[in-house]
Amino acid sequence: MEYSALQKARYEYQPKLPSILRNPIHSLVAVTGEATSPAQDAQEIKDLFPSTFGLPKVDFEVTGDTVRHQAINMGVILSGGQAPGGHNVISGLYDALKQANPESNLYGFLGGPSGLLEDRKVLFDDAFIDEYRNTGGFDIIGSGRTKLETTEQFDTCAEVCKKHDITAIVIIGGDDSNTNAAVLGEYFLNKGSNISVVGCPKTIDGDLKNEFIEVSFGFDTATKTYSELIGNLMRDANSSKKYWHFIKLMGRSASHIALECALQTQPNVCLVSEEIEAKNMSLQDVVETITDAVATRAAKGLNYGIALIPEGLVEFIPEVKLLIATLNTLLAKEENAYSALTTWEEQKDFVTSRLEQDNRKVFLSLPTDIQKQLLMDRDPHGNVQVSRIETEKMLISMVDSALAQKKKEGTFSGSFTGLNHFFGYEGRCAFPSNFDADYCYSLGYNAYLLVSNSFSGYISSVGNLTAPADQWTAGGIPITMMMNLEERHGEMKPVIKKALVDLEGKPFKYFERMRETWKSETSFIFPGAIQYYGPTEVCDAVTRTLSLEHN
Ligand code: FBP
Repeated sequence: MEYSALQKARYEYQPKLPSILRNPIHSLVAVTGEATSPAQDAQEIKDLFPSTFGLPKVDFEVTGDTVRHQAINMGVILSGGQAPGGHNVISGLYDALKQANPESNLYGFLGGPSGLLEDRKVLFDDAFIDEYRNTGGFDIIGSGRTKLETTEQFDTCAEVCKKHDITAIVIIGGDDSNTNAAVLGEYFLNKGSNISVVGCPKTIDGDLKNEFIEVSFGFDTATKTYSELIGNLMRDANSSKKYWHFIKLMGRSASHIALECALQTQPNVCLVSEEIEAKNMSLQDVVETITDAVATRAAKGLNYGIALIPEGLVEFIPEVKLLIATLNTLLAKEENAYSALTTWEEQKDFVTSRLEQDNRKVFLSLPTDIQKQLLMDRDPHGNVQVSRIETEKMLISMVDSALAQKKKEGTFSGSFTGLNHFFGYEGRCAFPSNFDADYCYSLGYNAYLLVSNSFSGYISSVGNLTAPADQWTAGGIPITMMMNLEERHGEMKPVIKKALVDLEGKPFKYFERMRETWKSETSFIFPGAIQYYGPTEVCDAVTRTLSLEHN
């Protein structure tokens, strides 16, 4: 096996732990606080989680006694999309477990939650773990999107754990996976089983955060990677002065990634889906926002610029959201008749003749490629796969048409050439930044301490993240405390609330204050590549979002 020089160097990197976790593991005891309760729907959550409702928060402190750790078998699962730092959660978990008792075993279930259901796993040892320390990706054991949510699945999990005498499972995932970790933990407790389940907050999207979780891991590295690329395009635009770059950024629904990249790079336009929904903007309004920026700059002789577009945009434009929902229902209901059609003209007529006037108008306003994308590519649930809609291309084409019209009217005399980009997968498996390497290792180390103390239904929580790592806090938060009830497929379900961009929050407010200047001036910032070695202000800086939210 050949390694890059950076990979070799990263193998040697020792992630930083919070001071409390730097004490010998045999001197750490858990201390619990007051009983907790969710802010909303407390009675309903209590009824659904009789065994794990009201659990206390957990912290650790040092005792003068020696704390013995029994040998245990533990399993770990990676769930959902990749996020930089997943390997470090596992190495932190492994190191804590082996320091506590070298006879303990850590199993990695392969390919996500389905690995547990199908009993496919590996047993980690030092050599195995050492290959993956401080590296990006989830390839150590793979990931998957199977949801652990049915009683049959929970029974299978219990059987697999019993077979291998596994008494603890750590699930590394996003809001849904951590919700399911809580449901599984509750299920085991109700069955009188001794299996503890603890979650770790993962997702580049940054939408798993609240009062108790400052940020999900991966957001830091992914946004720094995208910002480097955006900065490079800014330099190019600044050099050639002839292109507008439209850059779609991953992040599924929430616009945290787009907003953070805007704060890091200061583009001319950044759309924030949550704002567009709140202001009930139409697609034409969105196009007009960008067209206005292009025209404003063109009037100053600046025929170039950068526009950031969040991945989930179309679902937040109320009229497009309605159109998508209508198309989902229509195509599900008339699936056979629709699939018998062979030409695009037939398909288009079929759909437009069945849409009501408003929906038809929106549909017909879209470029043909986008109309086709809305009618193809449905997921197994019959929904259009929104992330595959090429919003960035759609907006270029619509802005182009709007400017052509303005030209005819004599109100635009500049030039416009749009180039489209989509940054998503480029950032999900980057070498974790020092922040993510340290944070993830701490989350894993801390998760071991939670399960070894038999806490179940908790999420591993490391806080005070804007301070240097030695001042970080470490402990556990009961997952039920972060839940509320939401409608899913027509039923009210307990879930961890997804955090969308808060339009009253400091990151958005700062952006709102600055965007007029960023639009007309050229105020680009070039963040450059993530640095792993060098001065702390260069290598350990936190995201702008985290620093604005917490300082
Ligand atoms: P998670 O929510 O599972 O962390 O996934 C994040 C994400 O990268 C989204 O930003 C993106 O929309 C989606 O995964 C892409 O999914 P896939 O990996 O299945 O293409």
